Amino acid sequence: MSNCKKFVARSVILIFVAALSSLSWAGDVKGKVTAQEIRSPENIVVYIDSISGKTFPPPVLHAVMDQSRMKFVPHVLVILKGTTVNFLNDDPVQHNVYWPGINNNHKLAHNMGTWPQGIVKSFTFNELGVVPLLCKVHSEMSGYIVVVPTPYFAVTDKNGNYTIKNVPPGQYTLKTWSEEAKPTTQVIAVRASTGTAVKPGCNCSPCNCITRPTTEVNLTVKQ
Ligand SMILES: [Cu+2]
Repeated sequence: MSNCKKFVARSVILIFVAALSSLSWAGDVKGKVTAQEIRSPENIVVYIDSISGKTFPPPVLHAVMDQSRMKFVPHVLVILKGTTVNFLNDDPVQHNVYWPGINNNHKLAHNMGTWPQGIVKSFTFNELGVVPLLCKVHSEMSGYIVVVPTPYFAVTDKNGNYTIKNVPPGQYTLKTWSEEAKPTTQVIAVRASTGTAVKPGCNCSPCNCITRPTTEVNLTVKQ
């Protein structure tokens, strides 16, 4: 084999091993959020705050905020900074979308306009923070877009459970945001898989199956 071919072959192997190790090391951060003095533990955003020296390209796929049955759906949408959101109208009436600011900065207020069923309008969110969505036609409608700095985020289900998938090992700041409760901050450590855990159903001895480490973090939020 020529030196050039050997170099290419080695590079391919190195890239493959690097990709495999980064995949096998990523784990999930999951837990339950207990809400005190607020109506429900649902729709609480749990996310990993900015990681120094790391930037994340926004997804090519657009996120979706629908207006359906006179509600913003989902009520809370969390996105990575730079994500484009498609605003839909699924109702047989006109809806409007506007926000009076982002993180209370009124200079970032924006009115998307008013449009009928079937029309889609898009907006790219390049500012971090909470975007309170309102409709000028129906004052009772409200929703939120929360723009966060990493792709490691989740929204709690109606029981307060959340799962953030594929988090690489490291130490992070885990934050919460809720419509009603005060934000919280907590330092967490996601450990690398040791590879020694035996996977259920594995017949190999010793077991070298890639295990998916789970870091459990339970949180409490208060009004
Ligand atoms: Cu409306």
